[in-house]
Amino acid sequence: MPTKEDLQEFEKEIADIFATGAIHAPVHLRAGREEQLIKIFADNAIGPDDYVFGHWDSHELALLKGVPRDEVKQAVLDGKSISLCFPEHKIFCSGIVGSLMGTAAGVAWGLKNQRKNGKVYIFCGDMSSETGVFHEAVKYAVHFDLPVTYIVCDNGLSVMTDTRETWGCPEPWFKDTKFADKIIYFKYKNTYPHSGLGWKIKF
Ligand SMILES: Cc1ncc(C[n+]2csc(CCOP(=O)(O)OP(=O)(O)O)c2C)c(N)n1
Repeated sequence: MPTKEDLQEFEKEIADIFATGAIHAPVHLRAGREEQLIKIFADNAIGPDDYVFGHWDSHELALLKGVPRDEVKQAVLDGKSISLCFPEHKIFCSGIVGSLMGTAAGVAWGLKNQRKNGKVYIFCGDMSSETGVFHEAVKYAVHFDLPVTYIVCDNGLSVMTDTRETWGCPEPWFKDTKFADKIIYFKYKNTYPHSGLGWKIKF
């Protein structure tokens, strides 16, 4: 399993390459949550039978899922940073907010009903966890007890918008509800800008 330093060093290398203008596509760099991600992969023994879903900020997830560093790097250089997909490693990512919430529940439904090994882990941000589609998917997963865990990485922001201020509530909607059974939640501070290096537009 990659170490905290491995993950930090990967993002730093991508940041340096991005700064040269050699990557003709968006990248979303993350730092500050390495220990939490490593712990989640270790505690849940996420392995080859398991599916991982992520979004635009999934470099660390691909490395932790076991995709070789060179393959992740090449995909980012090829402009696929926001939608990293490595089917042979069972990791799929999308740049669209909310797009994989139902997919994760559906794959978990398939695993359960076909009595296959493996579980599903889907990682998202705090604003994504406030979307209707997240709520629907978690509700379905809880009520059918599907083998899926929704992991909410809370950096407090949606691009530059304060998530808690937007929803008028200091806590995520699922706190202290039965839906929290299918959710892992942690806070972190991203030391990179939301996207790119903060020089141009953020989206
Ligand atoms: C449907 C859709 N609307 C808008 C965007 C632009 N967008 C990309 S990331 C993001 C912020 C999402 O916030 P959060 O879920 O908290 O993610 P994080 O801050 O961890 O990146 C937005 C609005 C998008 N990718 N897809």
